[in-house]
Amino acid sequence: MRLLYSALSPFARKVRVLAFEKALADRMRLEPAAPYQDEAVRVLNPLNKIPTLVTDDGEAVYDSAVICDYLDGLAEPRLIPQGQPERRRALTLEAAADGLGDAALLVVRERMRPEGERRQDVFERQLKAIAAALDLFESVDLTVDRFGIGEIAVAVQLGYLDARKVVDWREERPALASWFEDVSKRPSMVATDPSAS
Ligand SMILES: N[C@@H](CCC(=O)N[C@@H](CS)C(=O)NCC(=O)O)C(=O)O
Repeated sequence: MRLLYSALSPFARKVRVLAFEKALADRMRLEPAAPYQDEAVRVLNPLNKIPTLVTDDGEAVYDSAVICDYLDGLAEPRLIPQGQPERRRALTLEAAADGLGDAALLVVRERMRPEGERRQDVFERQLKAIAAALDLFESVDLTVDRFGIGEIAVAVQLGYLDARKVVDWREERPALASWFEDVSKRPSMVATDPSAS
């Protein structure tokens, strides 16, 4: 398998952490891609986004949630619950984390615009989504005993908020901060830490 990725992409990191946790990382060749700079990924993915996975049969798979679902079926332990309501809850937590990531990316891209051209309404709308998602993560009692798809999705997005200095989120969310400190020590998180690459 080949994974088109960048070290800073939180969505690609979600795939890499899940692959690591399932001992599949060695079967996945990492190929750097720069979707904001060129069009190389578009032949595989019409959206020209990373992560994009190419299976051993040459099939292109995207987006990150679909790649994680594919990888989860390849080996134990299952990190996406099979039965309801656990499956629905885990995937909803993943969706909230991915949505926070989409909002954080928009904030980062908006900050790259010349100062006079930055749109205040974009910041307000996206920062509101980020704050509400963080409040949700603080309230859901994340536990270090479980590191499934939902927890992985949350952890990589918190890492992105820190790496890109999007918001200071720890002070009002002590449970989330303490959980993140603990899970950041997992080998899968250390191996994919964007600040280490
Ligand atoms: N929903 C997608 C989001 C992926 C995404 O937004 N990737 C960014 C990099 S972190 C990207 O490739 N952006 C290129 C673009 O928007 O043109 C997923 O989960 O894979």
